[in-house]
Amino acid sequence: PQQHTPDAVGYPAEFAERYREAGYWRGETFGRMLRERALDHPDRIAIVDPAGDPAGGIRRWTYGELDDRADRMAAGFLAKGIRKGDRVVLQLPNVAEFFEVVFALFRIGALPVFALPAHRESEIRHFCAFTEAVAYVIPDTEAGFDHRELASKVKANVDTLRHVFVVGEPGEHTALRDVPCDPVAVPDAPRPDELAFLQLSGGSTGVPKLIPRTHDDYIYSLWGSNEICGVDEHSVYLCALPAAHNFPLSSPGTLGALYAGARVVLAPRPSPDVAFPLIESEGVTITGLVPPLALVWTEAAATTGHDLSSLQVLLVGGAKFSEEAARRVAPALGCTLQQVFGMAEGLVNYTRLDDPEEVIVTTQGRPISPDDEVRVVDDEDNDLPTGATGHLLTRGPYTIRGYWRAPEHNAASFTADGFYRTGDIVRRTETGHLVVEGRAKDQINRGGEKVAAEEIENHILAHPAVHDAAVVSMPDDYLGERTCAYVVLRAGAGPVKSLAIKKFVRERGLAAYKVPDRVEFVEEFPQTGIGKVSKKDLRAAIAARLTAAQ
Ligand code: J2J
Repeated sequence: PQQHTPDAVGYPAEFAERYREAGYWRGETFGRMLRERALDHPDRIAIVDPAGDPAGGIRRWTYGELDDRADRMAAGFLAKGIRKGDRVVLQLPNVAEFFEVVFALFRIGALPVFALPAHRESEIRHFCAFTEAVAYVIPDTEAGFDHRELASKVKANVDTLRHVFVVGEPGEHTALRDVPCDPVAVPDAPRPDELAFLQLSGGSTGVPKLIPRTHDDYIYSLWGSNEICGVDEHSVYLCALPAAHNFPLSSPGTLGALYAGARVVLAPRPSPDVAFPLIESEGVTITGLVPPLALVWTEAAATTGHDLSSLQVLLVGGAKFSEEAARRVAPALGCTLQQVFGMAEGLVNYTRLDDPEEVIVTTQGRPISPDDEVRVVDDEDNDLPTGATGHLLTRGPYTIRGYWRAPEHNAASFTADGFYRTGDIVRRTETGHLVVEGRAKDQINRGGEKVAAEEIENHILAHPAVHDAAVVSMPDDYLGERTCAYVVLRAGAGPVKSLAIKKFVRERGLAAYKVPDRVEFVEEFPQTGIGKVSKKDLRAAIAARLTAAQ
């Protein structure tokens, strides 16, 4: 039976039973799934990593090789004392080792915590400390940044952290390549209803919350996505976005492709100069992008010399894709556009491949599952009629019932009967498709990268000259939104420059995309009727200012 644990809220027994009976939860685990594929078609290519070979060559791992590597890595992790339930913070770029490590952890039941390559000391320290991680897996350097130094600092501060495993040159840490050893029988392998990993929430709070996903529920979202996106064993999925993010991981993503027995091609970067040659040489059939990248690809396709004709489906999601941009995708890239509106907490919506063009370009799709319950409600949780705009609440066979170790947040983020409050403002059409109209959560969506206002405000507030800070979104042609920090200085504080605030935030060690794009100094903040900062007024003020400056 589904377990509630002190760390995670499970699915209530009657729901778990229903999801199993309906055939959504197949009783599979990731570890066994990979084994089955490897037994079925050991010589088929699973992973193509064009940049991962130290000698500069393309690496191609078959299903047999990936399975074998996962076994050996699992044995190595066990030998290092890593056990079922232990947390391991994983921060790898798009390299083949990502999958070797993830499947090794899945096999022993240790939980990967999916950090993004852009995260820095502030975030990593929090993930390691909050999850009491025993290990942290990193590249040596990535995009000019030395992750080993960061790891040394974090290790010195987090008692539980015993291992740092490095892909590449280890420095004072352990080389990942030295970990694997002869396979052993895994004691107490995870059950399908147990946790597989912790995913990060986009977040609207001071620190990102962690999302506990089970084998059963996540695997359902994979094969459910495969059916909707047309992924089968002949597909070739290009992972262009950071592999750890929920979208390229599961919608249908790399894990969906592996579930289907398809091929995964890893792009080190998502830009056309890297991705287009890979599409041509590897015969890529499907990939996923955030809206700003979809715009760049659409433009680059007009003049490219590369043959993109293998591409059948381009998924676009993570942030609102404008209708105007959506209309240009199919003609420019010669493929079907599929909009995807998903969230790491669960619910994923897709436009269907055979939806009319009008639906594909004007909606963000409809849920994967017939058992995804979607409610659109007003501020008092009253259901609204079809066509009305309101808060999106959802419950279903792959949507969490609570964040990991967060009982207070859970009381606010979920209704008493287990609906997740997405914080998205949507409208539902007659056909059941959702249109994203806005956001109630205190978050900026910077071209798909989520910035929690409170997290950045806390960093700014640490500046000695700052009295108060409020971070809001401002419109941007390319990213959709950027961040603007409104700052009130302390009385008597000398003049402070915008740049000094940005530099201060950057030096506190956080992902570059979270550094405010603009800083505005004001004497005081506009207030709402009940004396809270009116972010609505601040957003309007900066938007008006940008328009006036044009
Ligand atoms: C508007 N807003 C969107 C869209 C996500 C697939 C695709 C995306 C994510 C993701 C994901 C949007 N239009 N098409 O996990 O599996 C905003 C919403 C949502 C939040 C979730 C997947 N697609 N969004 O983006 O957990 O505000 O997941 O609640 O990062 O992104 O963010 P995240």
